[in-house]
Amino acid sequence: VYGGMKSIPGAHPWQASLQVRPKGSHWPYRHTCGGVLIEPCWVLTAGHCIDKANSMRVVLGGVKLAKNESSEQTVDVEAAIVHENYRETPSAVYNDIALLKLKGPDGHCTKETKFVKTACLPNTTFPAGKECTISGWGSTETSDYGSNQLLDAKVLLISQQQCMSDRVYGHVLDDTMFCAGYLQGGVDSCQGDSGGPLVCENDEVHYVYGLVSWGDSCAKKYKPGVYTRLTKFTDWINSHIHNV
Ligand code: 4AZ
Repeated sequence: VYGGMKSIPGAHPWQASLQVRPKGSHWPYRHTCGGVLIEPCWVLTAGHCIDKANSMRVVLGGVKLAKNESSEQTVDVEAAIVHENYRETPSAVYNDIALLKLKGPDGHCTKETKFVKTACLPNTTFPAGKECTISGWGSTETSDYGSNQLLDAKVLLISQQQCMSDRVYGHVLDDTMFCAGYLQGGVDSCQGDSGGPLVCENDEVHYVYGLVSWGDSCAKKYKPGVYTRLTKFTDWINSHIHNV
């Protein structure tokens, strides 16, 4: 996160760190993407975060990557379901969403604590100008390698019309995506934040409204972050969560 602040422990209890290592190896796991806990056994992440060559695990409830915190819960990934229309082109990433089924006995993959909670899926759209929150361990203004500490920042939802204008992203943007941030730059998600949450609050309920997906670099003028628009995927999510 560019232009962010250190997160207070427990402020983003749905935030996951998706970690990978080569299958069958004994290398340490390394953080690769963010994710969002939406059910005790299910994490949402970006489609472009899934790499079938690697073993994947998810760490929830922590703020420092390089530290074992007593609040953490570490869970192996049993299966990854990438959207059937996930597609990457040189200019955009489409249907950038995947579900991770966590390992654990019948529905008890994670346990709810002060530091680990599910986020709600959105049931309505939010207006342009709405202030929402992004979080992650991705690149920052001072480190391309990302942050050891979970960071968060406030971003504003940007209208589709504005984000599809020529000086922003033009018509590579479709209605399964939205933009958020600031057209003047400075505050943005970045590499390593992918798959993590953009959360909007309404009546004290936190809705995961977007997943960090792509952008032209990070925090650049006229190039806000692009997020997977979760209102377009609630049927897809529910069908997998309730039928697998
Ligand atoms: C990336 O490379 C990436 N500024 C993620 C988010 C953004 C740009 C790039 C948004 O994963």
